[in-house]
Amino acid sequence: HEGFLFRKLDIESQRKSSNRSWVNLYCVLSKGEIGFYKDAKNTATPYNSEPMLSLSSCTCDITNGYKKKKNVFTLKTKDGSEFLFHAKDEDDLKAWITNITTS
Ligand code: I3P
Repeated sequence: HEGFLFRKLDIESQRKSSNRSWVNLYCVLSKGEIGFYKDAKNTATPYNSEPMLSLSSCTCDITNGYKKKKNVFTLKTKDGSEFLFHAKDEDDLKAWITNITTS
């Protein structure tokens, strides 16, 4: 599964992140990991040189308290970081959640 999602780093290693803007990233789910890229054509170069995020070390939360936008889910990493992801609509949100929770 892959596609664009807006991403905001809310908590970084248990602290409120200082870089709080939403970034539109091309997200690729593959083999239990998610990778982030600036565009769909260049998935050789990760956004910000970020390593792939292993989903087995994350929990996915869809009942989060973020109320400013609809269709947002959260990925919490083992080291205490939290990413918010904003999907385009409910179908897009559901597709991501299904793929993340079954991967
Ligand atoms: C952030 C940006 C985000 C906003 C965040 C701001 O500013 O406006 O959209 O999050 O608010 O800090 P900047 O682009 O200058 O980094 P929301 O969309 O969730 O409001 P926050 O600090 O309250 O998270």
